Amino acid sequence: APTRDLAVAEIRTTIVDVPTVRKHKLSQTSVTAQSYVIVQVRLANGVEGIGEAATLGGPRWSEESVEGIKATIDTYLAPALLGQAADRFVTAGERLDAAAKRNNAAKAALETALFDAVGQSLGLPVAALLGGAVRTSFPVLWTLASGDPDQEIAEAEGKLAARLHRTFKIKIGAQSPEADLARLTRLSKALADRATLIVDANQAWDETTARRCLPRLAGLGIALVEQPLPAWNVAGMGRLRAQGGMPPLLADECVFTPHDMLAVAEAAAADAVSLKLVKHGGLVGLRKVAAVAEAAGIGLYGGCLLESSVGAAAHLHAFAGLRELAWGCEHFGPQILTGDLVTEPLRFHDFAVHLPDGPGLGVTLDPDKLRHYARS
Ligand code: MUC
Ligand code: MG
Repeated sequence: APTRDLAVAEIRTTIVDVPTVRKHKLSQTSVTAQSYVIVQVRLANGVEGIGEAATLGGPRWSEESVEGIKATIDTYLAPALLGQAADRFVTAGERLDAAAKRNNAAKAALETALFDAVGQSLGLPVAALLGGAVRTSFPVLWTLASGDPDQEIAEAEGKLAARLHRTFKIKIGAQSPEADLARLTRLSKALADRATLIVDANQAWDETTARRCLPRLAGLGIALVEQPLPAWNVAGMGRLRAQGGMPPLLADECVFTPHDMLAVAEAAAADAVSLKLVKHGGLVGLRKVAAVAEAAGIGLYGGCLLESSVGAAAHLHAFAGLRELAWGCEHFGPQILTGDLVTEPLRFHDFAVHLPDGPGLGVTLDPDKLRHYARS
């Protein structure tokens, strides 16, 4: 068994680019490869923990890019943790916040690696360190984002037939609202009797457009609409919800911090919130945002940024201990990559993704794959 010397001895960062099986198109960007920073933290006892910072198309989904994340960790964040006790997660978070403002994806990757290393050292899954798992499997949706409705219907049919996914999130906002409505009408006709459909506009609409189009989405049976308005327009989301005939709204880019969550609750701006490590700065931060949402009666949705099995496993450990995860999760990331970064990828079956067993994150970095996908 490893010794109890949990001091942080070494921190390494690697940028990787993993091609996706098809183009993934959002309102503000389109990707054919997913870029991550993989963090490896070695403790004095020799145990190594891993974490992942995901991005989507450079600094477009949020302000962080893999190049910036790596530089910030190497220059500012890693020195704040070297020599520190890895099991003092709150103290580590304070030191990271003192070393750099925001940079939440970078901090999340580091904190994940601390949790993994401590879990392995103590022989406990990360979920146990966070209070214990309430669930070990999570309903998981698939995102339709090629923009071509024929391809999207065929892709959804394949997922249904394989019993992998029966909820689909459709990315809208890359084209005009009318074109998206025509596309959604086709998808709804083909799939709505057998699947739940939700949409993500990634902030593409203004309030006037949303007021006009949201009731039509409700009419097509769309069960949830994610971030229809720009992140700054929380008051607008509140005004939309106050109007009748609207579908439920999911807050994504407007909620990074617990303070953001409180503002959304005060403005009655969302029915649910998408929880993501890259937004909340780590597992401790994710659970804080979830607690504010719970206190306000706002539902929890297990969000992603197309993580590999490393980042997805970290999310599942954080989601495992939530009392209610009303909207399930969207950790399909490992399935959209042409290859994974771990020896045994997460398991997907029966429309669910399953919490990996074993201490720490329960996934093991594959050094050959890390080398293969590492940016030279
Ligand atoms: C987002 O905005 O939700 C998550 C799933 C997906 O397809 O895109 C991401 C980002
Ligand atoms: Mg979103």
